[in-house]
Amino acid sequence: MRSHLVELQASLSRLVIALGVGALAALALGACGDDDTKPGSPTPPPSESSPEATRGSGGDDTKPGTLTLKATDFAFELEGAPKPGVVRVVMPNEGKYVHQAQFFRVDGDHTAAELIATIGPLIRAGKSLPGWVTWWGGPGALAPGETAEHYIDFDEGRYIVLCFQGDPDGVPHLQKGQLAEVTFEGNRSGASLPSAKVEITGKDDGQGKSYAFGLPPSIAAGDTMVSFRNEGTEPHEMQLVRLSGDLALEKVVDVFLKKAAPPAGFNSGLLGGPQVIMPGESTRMRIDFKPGQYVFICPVPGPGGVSHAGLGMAARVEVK
Ligand SMILES: [Cu+2]
Repeated sequence: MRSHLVELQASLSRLVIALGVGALAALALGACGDDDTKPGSPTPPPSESSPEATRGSGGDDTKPGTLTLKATDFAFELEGAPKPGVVRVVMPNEGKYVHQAQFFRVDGDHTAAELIATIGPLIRAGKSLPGWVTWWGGPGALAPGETAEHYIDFDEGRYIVLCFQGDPDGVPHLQKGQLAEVTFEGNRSGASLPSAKVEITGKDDGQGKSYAFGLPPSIAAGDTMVSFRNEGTEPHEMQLVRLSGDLALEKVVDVFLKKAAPPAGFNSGLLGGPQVIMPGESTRMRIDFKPGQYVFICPVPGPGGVSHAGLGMAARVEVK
């Protein structure tokens, strides 16, 4: 483990050099806030002004700034330095493997290596993370060639982004250098979370026994803004999979629980989806739904390390 930590620190140092100190300083996943999810059109925020206009003091402060998180094998390349508040996070997967980006807000001066060493055993056991680290969402497992677009409300502060995916050799990408640090500094922008056409909630019974998504019975095809709100008592996520064949829900759950290998073509249906957010938080993602079968799944381990996905937090929905 020690050598891993040394490697991580080395790769983080390289990253700092590559990005410059300013960009690295902060990865603040802001609280997703207690926005109101308003039904309405999936129209994205107004875009008359250039992204530059949202930086600094001038310009249209009601438009979210953009943070681009290019995923490659095996690194993140960051671009953009938006203010705290609602940020448009765009992640193109330009690698050959599936990648994800889970944001954690990290208080104090804890390093990425310290974060990784601390949270691994706690996540696997379904235990709470220490007070200095907070789950803050981000794009989920995303197939090569796909681009994810999320809207996340970041508080001012420092955030660390990790890819936990392990293809092709089972070694988590974060151990190969796929991690990044972002700091959001200054006054919050005036941007709000975009209104959502489809609203999805994550729920649990607070006893660690039963979990569920609140989902519409079907979804209309098309370019759609989706909200995901954690209405439960535990951290939840909403990974999205477009099925290429008629795969039973149980089989999809088995893949996520690592009880079965992904069937042919499965990984190309991985469309991301909000990564883990805390109870009470809400976030957005934009998805171009095509007609067919989609699965929404939360593989997060609950108390005792039992995945929510195996206790009801998985659903198959038809897009028409
Ligand atoms: Cu969950």
